[in-house]
Amino acid sequence: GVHWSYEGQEGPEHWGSLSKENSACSAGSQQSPIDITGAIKADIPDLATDWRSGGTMLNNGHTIEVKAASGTLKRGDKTYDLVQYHFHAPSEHLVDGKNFQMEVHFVHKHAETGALGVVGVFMVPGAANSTFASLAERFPQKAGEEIALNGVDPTGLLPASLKYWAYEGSLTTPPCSEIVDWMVAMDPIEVDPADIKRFTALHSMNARPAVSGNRRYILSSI
Ligand code: BO1
Ligand code: ZN
Repeated sequence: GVHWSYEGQEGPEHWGSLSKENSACSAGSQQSPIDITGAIKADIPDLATDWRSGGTMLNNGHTIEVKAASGTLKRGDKTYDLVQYHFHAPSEHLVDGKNFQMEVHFVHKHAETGALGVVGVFMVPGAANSTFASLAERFPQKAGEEIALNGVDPTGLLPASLKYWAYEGSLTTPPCSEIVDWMVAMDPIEVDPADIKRFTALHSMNARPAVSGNRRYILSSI
């Protein structure tokens, strides 16, 4: 893909015109992130994760991304494979117009259709989260730097309850492809503010501004 960023001439309002392959960023009608508001209670399936320790952690210049060793997400009769997880600061999704200090995205792929299922979890300052702390103390400092991760299980980044909002949207970065089943956890996790600082020292603003919901339904599991 062509070079892009979060501000200036290659910032979000220009993504759609940077390259033909990014046209969905400006022309799409089901873009992400959105402000989550006015959700409709619906009988949507429970989520069940089966994730494993390990993988590699990369500073890709836009975020810190962990390429997952393995893992699955089950949503009703659909099974997705965990591919990677990464972080945004501040959060990309809003809830009733309000953002959070960070958001983690667990990116899964549906093997048969190629659709992505991304689970978003908000992160707020509070008690330390030992999983985030063990990532933060080893964040690769330079773009392009990648390290092996041993013994870090992303399950430690999930809230106790996986009640969630669901809607159909897109990648929040170029090429903004509209292929994502979004599942955003209602409950945030608490992390040490010092660990948030370790992230924002590297990526201080890597959130796409929220876009219009365009009359999309947002479903809520409770
Ligand atoms: S996000 O969760 O909406 N911020 C997001 C943004 C970009 C990607 C994934 C999630 N990129 C995609 C690539 C695919 C790749 C997939 C999994 O990530 O476009 O080529 O397979 O790494
Ligand atoms: Zn993301």
